[in-house]
Amino acid sequence: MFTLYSRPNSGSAAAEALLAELGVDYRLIEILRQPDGAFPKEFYAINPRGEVPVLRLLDDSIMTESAAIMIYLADLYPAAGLAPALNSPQRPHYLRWMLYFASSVYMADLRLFYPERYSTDVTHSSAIKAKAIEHMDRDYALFASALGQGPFILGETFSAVDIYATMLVSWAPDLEELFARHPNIRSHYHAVAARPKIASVWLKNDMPL
Ligand SMILES: N[C@@H](CCC(=O)N[C@@H](CS)C(=O)NCC(=O)O)C(=O)O
Repeated sequence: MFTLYSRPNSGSAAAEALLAELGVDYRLIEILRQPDGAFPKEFYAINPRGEVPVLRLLDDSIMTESAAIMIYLADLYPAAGLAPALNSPQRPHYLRWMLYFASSVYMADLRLFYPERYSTDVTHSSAIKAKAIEHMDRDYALFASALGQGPFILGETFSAVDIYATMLVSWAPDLEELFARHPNIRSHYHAVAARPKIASVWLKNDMPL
């Protein structure tokens, strides 16, 4: 059975929702911060970067990197239809948006939420946050323009990348303002979050529906 190491309302929510959509049996282990802000020591033996999500695979090895986990799981269960096949014309777009969200939006979120980690000088934090918001605005505008009327990132076809994107959208510093600026991101968000299996993971993770 897969084991997902998670933390509520963190980057593990997308993998959790994907496992639920796929109907795969898995065990969830919550890694909660200790009072000093660090994760328990034993977790660093599992992921020396101290980050979730971590997926323990069926051969007991460890996989990190949320986008890679999404791609791997969706490919492993092709009957669920949550990833376009390797030779599908949709495959490049699917991979593009998965990596786009992982490398642009997710990283900007980390700069926004943990600015002190991005400079040796704490007085830089507000400038780091301001730039992260600027990058997010640019990256959401590009996403909105590619999404068009959707309803999903691949048009009519719902896929794992919609789950990933929606998790990241839920962390927007001002979700209502983002939705007002890009109504199609709002429609996309609700189309994904309303799916019953996703909605129950979102609720459990305290993410907006
Ligand atoms: N590139 C990693 C980033 C994972 C990451 O930064 N996870 C955050 C939660 S959203 C985390 O666990 N950070 C550890 C910490 O804040 O100490 C991925 O995509 O999985």
